[in-house]
Amino acid sequence: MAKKNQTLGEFIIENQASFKYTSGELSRLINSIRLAAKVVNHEVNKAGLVDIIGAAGETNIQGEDQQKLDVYANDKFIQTLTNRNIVCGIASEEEDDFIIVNSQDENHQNKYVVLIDPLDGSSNIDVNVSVGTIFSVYRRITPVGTPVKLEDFLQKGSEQVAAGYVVYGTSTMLVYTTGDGVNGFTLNPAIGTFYLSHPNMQFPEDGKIYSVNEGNYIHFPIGVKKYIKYCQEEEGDRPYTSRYIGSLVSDFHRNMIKGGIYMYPKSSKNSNGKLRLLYECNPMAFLAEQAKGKASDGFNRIMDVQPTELHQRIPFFCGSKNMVEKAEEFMKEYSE
Ligand code: P6P
Repeated sequence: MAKKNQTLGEFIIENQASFKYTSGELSRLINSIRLAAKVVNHEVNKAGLVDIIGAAGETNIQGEDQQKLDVYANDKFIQTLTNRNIVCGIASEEEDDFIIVNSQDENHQNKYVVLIDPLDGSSNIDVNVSVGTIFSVYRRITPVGTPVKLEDFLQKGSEQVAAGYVVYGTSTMLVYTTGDGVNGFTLNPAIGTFYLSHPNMQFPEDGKIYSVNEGNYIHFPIGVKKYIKYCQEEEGDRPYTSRYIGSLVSDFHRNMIKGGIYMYPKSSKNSNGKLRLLYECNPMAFLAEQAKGKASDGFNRIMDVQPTELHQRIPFFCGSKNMVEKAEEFMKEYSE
């Protein structure tokens, strides 16, 4: 049972036995993500010092090349996962193809693959708005002892063994699940330790916040337009409040605590929406369902979708169960 103020390290050890697969590898994997999160957090927090440390793509006063933060985050997560010799493959939004990890795992004995969006919402960095890292973990399905293959990454979201995010906000939090509920850990930057601050996080069944980029309104399907107008009507506990940060992790995190729905629908501009199935929607869907919420493409459960490409996009409706189901009703009623 999660105890408030427990450290992430203590929590991992205490819950390791309850995880049906673990031989300690998954614990080591979560620990490596913990380390990378602290390293990236340090750099993200410096981003405001551009005049001192130099903007991305330039050299700073030490003559060092200043990496774009999403490239930096990508390198750090890949380096940490590789050096800890835990995974056999990595896929990332920042990498065209998946990475076969054989530097330490030359015999391909490791069992897990990780998919990451290393710095989601990175365009917000320049305006000091919170951003996040999203990760998704599967057991490989091709034979141990052989190089990892694309099919190890193209698994349904329902096959995930772990998923989570780091939100670099007013405080830095690591929120994750291994299939036994969702727990949130807040970083104490003074000592570099994550503490259990949000045990057993759950979406309220209902909410009053809807998150969508209404600038795309005229391009949305009719069902989405009708749902947005439903949210704005004066009736019962409506109108709702519109809150859209432009950072999936932050909008999801707020909605999980307060109740709400996040939508990135398809549109006449983006026929499959904008978000990526494998390293954005599936991990957030796993978290949502573990937190008693729901995640769909407007019609079907996200985690039932069979992926066909590493970077494929999918429309995304995620959050409080009753709100997602209401949006699905409009989508069904007005499906073209
Ligand atoms: P738009 C960030 O680029 C992101 O992937 C999500 O974090 C965010 O919710 C969405 O895209 C914002 O996209 O088109 O509304 O600016």
